[in-house]
Amino acid sequence: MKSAIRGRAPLAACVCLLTLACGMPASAQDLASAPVVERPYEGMRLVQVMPDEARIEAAMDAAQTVWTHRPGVGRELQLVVDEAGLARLSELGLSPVTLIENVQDVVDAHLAEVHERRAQRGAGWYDSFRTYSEIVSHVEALASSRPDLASTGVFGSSIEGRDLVRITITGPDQPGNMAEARPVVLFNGCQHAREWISPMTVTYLAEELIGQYDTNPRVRALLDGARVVIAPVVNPDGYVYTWNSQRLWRKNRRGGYGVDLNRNWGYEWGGQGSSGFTGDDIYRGSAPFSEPETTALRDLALSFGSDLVAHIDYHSFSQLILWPFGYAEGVQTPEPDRTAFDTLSTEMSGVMQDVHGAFYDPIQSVDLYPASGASTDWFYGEMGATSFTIELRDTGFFGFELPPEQIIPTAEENFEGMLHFAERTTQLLAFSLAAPLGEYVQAEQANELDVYVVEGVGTLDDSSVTLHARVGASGAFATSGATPVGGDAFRVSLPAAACGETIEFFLTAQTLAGQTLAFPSTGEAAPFSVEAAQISVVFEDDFETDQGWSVSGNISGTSSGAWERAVPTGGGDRGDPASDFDGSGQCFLTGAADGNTDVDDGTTILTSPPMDASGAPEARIHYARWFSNTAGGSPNEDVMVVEISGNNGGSWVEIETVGPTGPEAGGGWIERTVRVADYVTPGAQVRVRFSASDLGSGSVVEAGVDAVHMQEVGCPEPSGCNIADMSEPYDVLDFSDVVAFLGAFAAMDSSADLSSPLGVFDFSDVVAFLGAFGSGCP
Ligand code: 0X9
Ligand code: ZN
Repeated sequence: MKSAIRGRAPLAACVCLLTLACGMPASAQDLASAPVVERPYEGMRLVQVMPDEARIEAAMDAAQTVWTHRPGVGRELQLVVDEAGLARLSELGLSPVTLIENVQDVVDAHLAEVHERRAQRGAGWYDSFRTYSEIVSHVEALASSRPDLASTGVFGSSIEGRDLVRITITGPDQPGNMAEARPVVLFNGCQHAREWISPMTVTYLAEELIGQYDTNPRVRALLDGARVVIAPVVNPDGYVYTWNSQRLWRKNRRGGYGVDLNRNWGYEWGGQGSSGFTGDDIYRGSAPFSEPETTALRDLALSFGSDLVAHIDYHSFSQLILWPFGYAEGVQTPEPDRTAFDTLSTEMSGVMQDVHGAFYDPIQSVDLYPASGASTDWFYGEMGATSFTIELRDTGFFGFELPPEQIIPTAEENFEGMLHFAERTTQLLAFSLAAPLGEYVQAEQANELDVYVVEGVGTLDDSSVTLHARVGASGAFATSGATPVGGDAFRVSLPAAACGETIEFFLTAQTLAGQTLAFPSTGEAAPFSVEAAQISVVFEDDFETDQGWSVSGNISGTSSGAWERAVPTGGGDRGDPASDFDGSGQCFLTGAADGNTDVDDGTTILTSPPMDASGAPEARIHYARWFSNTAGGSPNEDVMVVEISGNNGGSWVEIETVGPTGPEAGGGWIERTVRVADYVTPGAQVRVRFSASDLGSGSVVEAGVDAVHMQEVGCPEPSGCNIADMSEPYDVLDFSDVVAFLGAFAAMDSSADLSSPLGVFDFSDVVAFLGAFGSGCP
């Protein structure tokens, strides 16, 4: 195969239906609600063929644009073709199968949805795709909201004169740690115009880094040790063109024919997988860095010199993490980089899959297809940076026409992947907690806590991981060691504390070179803090045994997606969880077999056995739940309702409705903890139930429940030697007890209601108090 993506640039002629828009300058056309005025894909089909080696080139040449992102022998090839192209494929004997009759219809439907969601009242910024000028304004607003952390700048200008904008994010200068001296990680979006999820995702990265600096110790540590530079739209002309003219345009706007910016980089420019024909989608340009957009991004990178250590170029679609080299078949990436890239991309893939279950395949870019002049090869080959290309969602069902509901889930999983990537490439060591820190730990006993200490650019001295802890909010921190428990995990033991007391702590670790890092990085100035309490388990279920849950509803059989206790087997490719939440193996799922076992045409209800909360006025119920209805033909029409009953199922009170839209309706295990008394009286027969419905037609509804437990949290009321010993010091009857009684009596508090008739505060209560007071403590 000579070139993997061939295909001509999508069509030329401008059918200006809105004459007004055609007459306006480019910037004025970048309107929030400007419709795409051309309909270049009218009558074109998306077809699938399975060519052999001999016919693959000819098949791609027959296409207007190649849709598949993993073309190759023995793989399905998806092509957008007109009538002539279709005839050519038949002529080649390839029996094309039509997937979409009229590509324009799909483009129109997507745009209609995009514009509808943009116009919705209360729509959030990430609820739909945003134009170039909206993205620029948004990052500028982000920077001005936190001038201590972020600033924007213009690093160049496009062929049509649009600004190439970057936002730089880093923590404030510190003595001995000036921002200017920190290593740089560069992220860019939108080299390819039609890949709309890319600028949305990288803008989200900027927003979350800024937003989490104050609260997430990992983000703070990262930004105090690195500069993150994000260029959200490096091909603004092409991007504006996809909004206003041709939705599936890929290149920049050079000469009207366009140059593929990701074939224009100057490392091994001009070789395989690029084209010298201006009309091709992979036209490489007249020379390396012939385009102002690539030149500007290159110069921005060069301006950081050897401080530039890492880079990611965000594209779509296919869900891939691609590492260099990729410029020619059989190209070798030298060790130790090859192994390092392989390891890092595999780790990122795992971290990302944990967020919503979406799998990103970590592979060498050449194994996708050879492509020369791509950015990642230049960043690695020329600058020595760790540089990846990420192909964002999805795997091809919607392709470039990704539904707006998937923006947030895509961005969320990539935030986690990015964080891991940036930590690994800029931090000496990076810490994270194995599980989120709860509010409470068990009183009167030591509590174990697992932390990960990941090596970034430093090497960990394994024996150096240390816990610094104290009980209370003042005094010295006592140190204790950590036990390695496999992989990057270490276990520390928090000191025992009495009920109601606060435990403060932080960790430190050292590199072999002797540098000390703290977690949180603020160390003792702002340590972690938890409260000791009596936590008693009322009910606990990891679903490894049958504890008496029942399944009801109006659908029957697990093949229609009725709740079923099992180990997930679906592999996570239809919105279903790839694994359970707590790692025990089993959980409840809506149809556990692989394939079409989502909820169909009704509601399936999973009801817990009764849980006895009668002695637990502060009981809290915890559960992990999964809900996805973003797959299938008509996504985002269904919900899962979670309810609680205080009377054994006699009546129900809603806790929450998950879906039909929003980030939590797109899969991913989400934990919830609720206080029973906020909904029902904590009695002897509290139940919860989960009702997953498929009421809309054609949506794929997948739900899961795991790790259900009920706990009582609190500190016992201190009690004295008798009913009159109402106040500290206990076991001594003194004037403070008299004061406490009189106060409670006046306030008609039950603690002063010492004698019948109960509920009445009268002289008999005073007599009872005085009697007990007079008899003294033993
Ligand atoms: O072809 C590209 O430029 C990238 N894919 S996309 O579909 N977004 O256009 C991938 C480039 C990865 N690099 C190599 N395969 N060498
Ligand atoms: Zn791309």
